[in-house]
Amino acid sequence: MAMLSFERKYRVRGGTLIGGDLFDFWVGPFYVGFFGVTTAFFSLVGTLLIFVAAADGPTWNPWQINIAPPDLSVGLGLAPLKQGGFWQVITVCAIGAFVSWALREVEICRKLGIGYHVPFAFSVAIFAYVTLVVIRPVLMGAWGHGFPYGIISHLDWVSNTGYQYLHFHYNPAHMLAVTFFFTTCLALALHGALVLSSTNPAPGEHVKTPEHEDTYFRDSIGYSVGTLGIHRVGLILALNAGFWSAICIVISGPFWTRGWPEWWGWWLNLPVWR
Ligand code: UQ2
Repeated sequence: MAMLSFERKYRVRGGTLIGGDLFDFWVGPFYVGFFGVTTAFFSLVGTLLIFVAAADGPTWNPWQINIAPPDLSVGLGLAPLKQGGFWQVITVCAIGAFVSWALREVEICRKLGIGYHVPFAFSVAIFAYVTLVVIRPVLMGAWGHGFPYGIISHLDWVSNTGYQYLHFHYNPAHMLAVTFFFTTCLALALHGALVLSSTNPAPGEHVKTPEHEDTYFRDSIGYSVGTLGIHRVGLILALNAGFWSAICIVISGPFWTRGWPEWWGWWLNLPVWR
């Protein structure tokens, strides 16, 4: 494949954040680096611990396996392995693996001389996860406020946590997050459809240019954001979706403990209505 000659040209030493030349090599197509080693370590240990913790549970049904955080009474202390300790160590491994992966992305960006947009974007996803399992539990004083690791059990947690605030759709940050998720879908649908419409023509027809893409949107809505612009819009929309998701859950509990519908009392109580 043509990319291979390009990759050989850019498979250069340097750009590492730590360890100098020590892990500055590739295994097959994969860049290793210090953070490749730590990613592998945390992923392997974390995944192994998920199996060990699951073996202690009542089921191997993948839907029903549940690895729960410690009881609320443990507070912010360390729990015995089988009473939430597995969840705690698995959480450390997960964060170790996610952050290692982000830093490995940074090293690859530095080698290539490209911007840090990808690791930055991934960091927002990490921030959302860390908000759920570290920041909010710490603010609320117990690891037991983290979500359980399990397919069904984490869905139950989301539902129960939502109903604890009566109606989560009245959470203003949740409204923003949902709106950003939907708008991200709209933007990607528009962009994906537009790119395919002009670059994947019927047999015998020519691939069209970006000018065709601009013209489609100028003709239909009077404005084209441009081929670079649509990717800026897409990135900002997607990052905001993850960011406001983190905000909407971190304010639930630490900032607002009643039902979210009640929060809108500030609007009903504006002196202007009196
Ligand atoms: C565009 C353009 C692209 C695109 C898209 C548009 C040629 C290939 C999708 C149109 C996008 C607009 C008008 C902005 C949409 C904004 C939101 C918030 C959904 O103009 O340039 O490049 O893919």
